[in-house]
Amino acid sequence: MAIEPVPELQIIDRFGPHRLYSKGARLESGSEPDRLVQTHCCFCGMQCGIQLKVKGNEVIGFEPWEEFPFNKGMLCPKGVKRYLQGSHPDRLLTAYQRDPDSPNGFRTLPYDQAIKRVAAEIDRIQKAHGPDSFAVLGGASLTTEKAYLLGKFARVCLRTSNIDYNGRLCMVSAAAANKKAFGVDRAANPWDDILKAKVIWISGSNVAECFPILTDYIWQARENGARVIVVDPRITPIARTCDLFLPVKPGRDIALFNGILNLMIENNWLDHDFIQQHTVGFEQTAEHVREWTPRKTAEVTGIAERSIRQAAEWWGTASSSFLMHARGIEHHTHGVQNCLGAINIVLASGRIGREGCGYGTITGQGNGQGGREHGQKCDQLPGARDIENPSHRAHMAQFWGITPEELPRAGVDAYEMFRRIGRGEIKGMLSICFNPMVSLPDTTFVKWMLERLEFFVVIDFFMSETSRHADIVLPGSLHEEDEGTVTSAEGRVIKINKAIDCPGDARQDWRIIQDIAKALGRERGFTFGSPNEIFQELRGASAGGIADYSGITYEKIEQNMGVFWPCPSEDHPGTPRLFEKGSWNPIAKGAGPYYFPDGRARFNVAPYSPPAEDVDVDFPVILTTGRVVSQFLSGNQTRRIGPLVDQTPEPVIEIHPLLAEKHGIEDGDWVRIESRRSVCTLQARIVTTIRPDTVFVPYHWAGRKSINQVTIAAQDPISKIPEYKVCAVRLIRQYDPPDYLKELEPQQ
Ligand SMILES: Nc1nc2c(c(=O)[nH]1)N[C@H]1C(S)=C(S)[C@@H](COP(=O)(O)OP(=O)(O)OC[C@H]3O[C@@H](n4cnc5c(=O)[nH]c(N)nc54)[C@H](O)[C@@H]3O)O[C@H]1N2
Ligand SMILES: Nc1nc2c(c(=O)[nH]1)N[C@H]1C(S)=C(S)[C@@H](COP(=O)(O)OP(=O)(O)OC[C@H]3O[C@@H](n4cnc5c(=O)[nH]c(N)nc54)[C@H](O)[C@@H]3O)O[C@H]1N2
Ligand code: SF4
Ligand SMILES: [Mo]
Repeated sequence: MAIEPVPELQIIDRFGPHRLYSKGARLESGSEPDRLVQTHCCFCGMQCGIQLKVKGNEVIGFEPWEEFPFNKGMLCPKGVKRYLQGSHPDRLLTAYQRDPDSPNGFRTLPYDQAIKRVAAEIDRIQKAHGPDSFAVLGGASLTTEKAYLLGKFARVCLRTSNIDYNGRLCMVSAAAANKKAFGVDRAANPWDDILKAKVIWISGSNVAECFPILTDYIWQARENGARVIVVDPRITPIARTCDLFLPVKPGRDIALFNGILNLMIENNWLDHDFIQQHTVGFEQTAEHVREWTPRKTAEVTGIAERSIRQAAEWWGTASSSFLMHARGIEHHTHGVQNCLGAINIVLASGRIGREGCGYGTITGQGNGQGGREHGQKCDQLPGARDIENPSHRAHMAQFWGITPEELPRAGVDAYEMFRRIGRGEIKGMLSICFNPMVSLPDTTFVKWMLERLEFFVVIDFFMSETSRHADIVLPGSLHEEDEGTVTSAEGRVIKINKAIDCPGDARQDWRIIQDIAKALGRERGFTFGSPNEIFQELRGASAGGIADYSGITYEKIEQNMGVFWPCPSEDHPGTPRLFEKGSWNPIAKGAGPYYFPDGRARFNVAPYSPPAEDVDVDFPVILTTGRVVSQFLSGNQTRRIGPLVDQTPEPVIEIHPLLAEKHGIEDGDWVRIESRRSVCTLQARIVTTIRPDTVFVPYHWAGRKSINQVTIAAQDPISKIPEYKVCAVRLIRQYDPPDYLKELEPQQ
């Protein structure tokens, strides 16, 4: 059905401007809980343990869970305030149907009717245009059970190849690089190894704001004498406490890693035995980095030669070390190459797979790890299997009771799906746990594409900027309303416990997916009665795969405070340190610890290339984007939590005094940020903590405060991650506040 575009977003009364967020006064009034539920934080990949205080059917607060080994009771501001979401007045309690005639743009709809309509539209679109014309978007805040079910739903029930997820915007560069170098995609070590490392190298992560509890590990290591090296265009809070800060020009990290490797080779700071026994490809890589002299590296990266030499020496001569990176080096059109460069300097040092010697990407989303292993990626099947591998296809087809021919092949990445909407190839879409209107680059394009869909259904618990473009919005479940497993950034499979029931007509997400399958008349394989039943199937599906969960049970997780995968049998203790000598893996079968038939890790030549859109005379300033401590991702949750909003009420643009002076900009001035895509006008914050050629804007806000209006939709050719960390802009000082301030903009 063609729906009239809604020109400016309209919203229903319940989302009115006075209800932007709950202050939580009532909840914090100290009333006594009926019970405590041990579970985990709903936000980042650290997955801190937390105890929720529950009274009746309401979460009224929290208590630290001191026994949980990772955070030992500690929580960051988001973890502390997350409980305020539950009783928020914006919580979706019923299904909604888009209705341009209604003053609010939507009217309520009984749940069963909404499900019928969704099934009818899927059926109509797929009959008219083929199975691939209906696409599915998932998310890595979903439990692993839901992620598995969603992948199965797309492939077995809808028979569409078009499923992908929001981790496409997040971990995929690191995942692709880890698979190329190690044959497996998981942090190599548990975080405890950080405590024993003598050199800690952090590239492109604002650890203190994004993973506050991990910061404590780094600081404890410093207390034990570790040296900390931070590579970032900004002096972030962790950089303020580091021993060596390398202020890299955005988009140039691969040059730095190549330069460091070159110095390691020149000075013979290498572990020859390790390289010889456990790796392949060193010679070609060594040959390639020879051109990366300290001088050339300094020229390209903007880092002083002296600092590069110092970093190489500390890294090269360390007795133990831990290298970690996050989106700062991954959100690039050469994000995979950046990660490979990082891995090369780890492999050359031989410091991996041992106590105090580690490497890992810091996975971002709550279930960023588990959500990327069991089949909601466009090219993947459960157990981290490859959808184009004939034996993997045969295995999963048989497991699901279909033929390999019936199993769809690889689909396209989440951003490409939007291009295909534009080409008329995708006509309908279901989105769960994804807010592309805020999170994808070049959101003007995204908005057009959402409006082009014949049918769009969203499952969320709050009306998001994306769901306002939906024809049907289904009320899904909050974290505390369901149970299931997630896998934390260190590879620990942990258990989320249910604290309360879904309110009103809201349903647990997995039930909604099954209800759609049933309404389509294809409920076979979608009749699970509980998350544990889904988990039992997932265990079987993952058996023999790389991400092998077959030996993990809910009981085992609870008894052991989590189990690290792979865990191939119930009597197997799990694998905290992935590449430890003698550790089991299904590919090498004893040949060595790495996940290749010869058991060896791979060096990879990682050539430098500039960003897709470099600065020029018209757009002379580098824009990089990221996060602040008190907001989370698209902000659909945290922009509703009063104390977090109070901490950072608005996005600002960080500008160095030299750059500001050049533009006549003073602190607090309005600045028009223009790129080749669009514009965004924000207030300036003049800071000395950023490179003078670069500006930084956090991306958690929507509408005209969204920096993703301006960012570029260029993607890494291998991982398809967007280049959020570099595009070219120009800055224009504005004498008047932007128009949007005069208008009513709820939710922002
Ligand atoms: N408070 C908070 N915490 C979060 C989240 C959140 O939204 N809010 N989100 C979670 C998720 S999903 C993720 S992915 C993680 C993200 O965690 P991080 O990756 O740590 O966070 P970002 O702010 O995206 O970027 C990190 C740093 O990269 C730097 N940077 C920019 N360009 C470059 C470059 O070219 N090279 C290098 N070396 N550095 C560069 C930025 O200055 C920034 O300090 O955080 C997780 N935790
Ligand atoms: N410019 C710029 N853009 C970026 C980034 C950047 O650094 N710069 N970072 C990128 C990164 S790393 C990420 S991870 C993405 C994140 O991008 P998104 O995935 O779009 O961000 P979220 O806020 O997690 O959106 C999830 C939506 O699902 C809902 N939701 C959360 N949990 C559940 C659940 O369990 N069930 C259901 N039904 N719904 C749920 C939330 O209310 C929200 O509306 O953003 C990317 N975008
Ligand atoms: S560090 Fe991450 S998991 Fe821990 S409380 Fe903060 S947001 Fe939650
Ligand atoms: Mo992320």
